[in-house]
Amino acid sequence: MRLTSIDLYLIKLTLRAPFTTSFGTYRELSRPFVVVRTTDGLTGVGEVPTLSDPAYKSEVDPPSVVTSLKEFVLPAVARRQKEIGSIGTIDDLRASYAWIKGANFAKSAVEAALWDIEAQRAGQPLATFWGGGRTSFPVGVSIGGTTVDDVLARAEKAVGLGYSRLKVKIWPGFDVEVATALRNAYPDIMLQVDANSAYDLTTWPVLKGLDGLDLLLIEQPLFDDDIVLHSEISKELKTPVCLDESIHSLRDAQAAMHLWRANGILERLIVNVKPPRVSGFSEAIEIIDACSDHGVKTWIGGMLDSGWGKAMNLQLNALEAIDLPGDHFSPGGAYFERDVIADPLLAPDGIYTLPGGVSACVELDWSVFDDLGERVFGMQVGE
Ligand code: OSB
Ligand code: MG
Repeated sequence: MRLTSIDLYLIKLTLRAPFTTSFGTYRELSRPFVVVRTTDGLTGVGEVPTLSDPAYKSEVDPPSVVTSLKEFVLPAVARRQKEIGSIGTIDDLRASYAWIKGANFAKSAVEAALWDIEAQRAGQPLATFWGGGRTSFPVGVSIGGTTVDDVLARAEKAVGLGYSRLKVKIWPGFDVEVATALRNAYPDIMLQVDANSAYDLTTWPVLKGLDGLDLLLIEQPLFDDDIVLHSEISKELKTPVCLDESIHSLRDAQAAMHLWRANGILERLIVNVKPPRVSGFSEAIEIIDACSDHGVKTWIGGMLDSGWGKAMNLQLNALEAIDLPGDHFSPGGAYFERDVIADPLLAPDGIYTLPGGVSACVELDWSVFDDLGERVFGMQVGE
């Protein structure tokens, strides 16, 4: 594959309902989109699902992502083409920027754009390209509310739409009570909680109060960069611990499996796979397969992605090795007032059915790039 240009846009997206986590409330998000064009006339797009600041974890904010792309990742890709006359395969693309430490979110959008191009060239859905056999699967809803009543109202909407899996954001002072209220309201629902690293070694024992609620998992209770201490507290919790923030790579997932196995509790480890957090779909698939080989359950997490990012993640959900429902949308449907895709991604009765088509199998609405976007960087990629 040979590229002609790479452009970077920032698109301003407004959430239909504020989303609150342990680290803050988001209303509006500025999102980098990488647009790649090839010599054979194809256009590939990758979203970076940034948040407004590095509160979830480092390098997730737009200034960091834009700097990494402009200064290092995109020039490295262009240099590769200059040196050997083409980008080569997606593995070659990854090799071109492997020397750059970190910048996973930034790298992931370049990889996504190239997957988009490869799938278009093959005339296949990404799901087929990735070897996924499922065409239909359950999806869940993530609830970021501020009070028990707010959470219950959002849950009622989601359950009313047929969703069978709920994830609720918790933090110290807003945990056992809200989870108990949800469990009482919905005795049979698949229920999980996400702390986004809000607890420490003094405050985490309150989470033992969740053990009687038959939760699917407790997500990232401790520090965003920690695996070891999570494996220690998992010994004292009956509910499985799920890692999100602290998994950046296959190596991280292997380290986690090593620790949980050493503690004799491997069945209580779950991994949230977010392709952008692990630098892209290639690494995500490696993690899913490695976890599956060891009986460790996985699911595809969201980042309040636009319809484009969600559509790509839904394609990945076709992999049979994925065990649990992924994050789909807010209870009301698409996260944003105006989204970058033409038609909403509907999941009637909480089941998403892949639509068929090519690549992400949804249509981008390019007028959103003009109306809400700004081109912040562009480069020609020479021979
Ligand atoms: O930890 O999963 C998370 C949103 C922003 C930052 C972190 C997280 C989330 C979500 C969103 O839970 C879920 C979704 O995109 O549907
Ligand atoms: Mg999470």
